[in-house]
Amino acid sequence: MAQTPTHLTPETLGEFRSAALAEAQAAATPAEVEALRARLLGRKGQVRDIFALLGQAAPEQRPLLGQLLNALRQELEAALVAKPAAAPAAPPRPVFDFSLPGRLPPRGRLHPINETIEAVKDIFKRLGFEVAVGPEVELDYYNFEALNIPRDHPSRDSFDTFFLHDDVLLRSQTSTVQVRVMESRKPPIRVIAPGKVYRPDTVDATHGFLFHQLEGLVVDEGVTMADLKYVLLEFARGLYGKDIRMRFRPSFFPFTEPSVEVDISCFVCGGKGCSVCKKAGWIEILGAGMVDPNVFRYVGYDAERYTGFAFGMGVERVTMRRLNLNDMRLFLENDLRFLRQF
Ligand code: 2NM
Repeated sequence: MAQTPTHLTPETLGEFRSAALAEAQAAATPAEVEALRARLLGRKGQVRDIFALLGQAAPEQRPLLGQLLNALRQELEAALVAKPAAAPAAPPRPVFDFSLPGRLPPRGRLHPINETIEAVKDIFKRLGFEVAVGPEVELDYYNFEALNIPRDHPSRDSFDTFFLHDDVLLRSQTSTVQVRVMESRKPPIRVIAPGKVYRPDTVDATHGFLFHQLEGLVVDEGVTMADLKYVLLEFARGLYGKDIRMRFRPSFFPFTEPSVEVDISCFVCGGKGCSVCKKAGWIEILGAGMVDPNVFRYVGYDAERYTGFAFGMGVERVTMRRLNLNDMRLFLENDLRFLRQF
């Protein structure tokens, strides 16, 4: 412990200074630092006692000694305050805590649109169909020409579409895939083609510039409209329930002749009329028809030997009905609050 000098000279003060600073150096814990500060700098501390000796010093030495003492007090204050509180020793940690519960990986799920596509695929697979896919960036030839929609024909207008080059475009229907399938092999053919299509529609609750279609095609010798009716009834019963009835209304598509629009009896009210079927008792679910012989000529099939039927549905429409939604824009917004509801 630093000794308080008995008389005050620069030398005795220097000795005290060295001893006190050494003590401050050595103090290891916050408690030791605090005790040392009280002893050296406190109200009854040693530095005060030394200040009291100033009165006994020779008068001509007092200004110098006073300066030295003030400097020493500041030095000690700094040394004792600056002393960092030693961090408490960290308890030893196990490398891995085997008692912790496992972390569950976040689990994804299918988008409602893809859920619908999977459900429809399942039904058609049971009926002996295979699934085909094709490019979304397509040639004019597959999107229009081979589907019996010649250049400058007015029926192009409703899907005169996103052109990338003169003859390259974003497909406006998945019939392109059926043409590619027919081109690449001979009948018998039973395929469905689900996928994205693009149309220059003004976006609203029931129209989008991008939506999903699911189309099907059957080609063989002796395929008739009775086959079309049987397959579509099986499909509709698989998706909407065993008890639904079906009706066909004449329609037009460039690639089928005759063409029909297909309604089912309302799966909510059974046909009596309700808010879902808008009091009609019937709900339109798809378009279909017998493949136009011109389409067969484009893909090199003998139109005298083969006949076939084709159909197509909008996946958004089927999904909105399934989940009771009224705005298809929700499907593309990627809002997880919407998607997690289902
Ligand atoms: C529909 C309605 C009717 C269709 C036609 C063809 C093809 F390639 F065979 F000509 N594929 N899909 C078709 C027929 C699509 O969608 C409403």
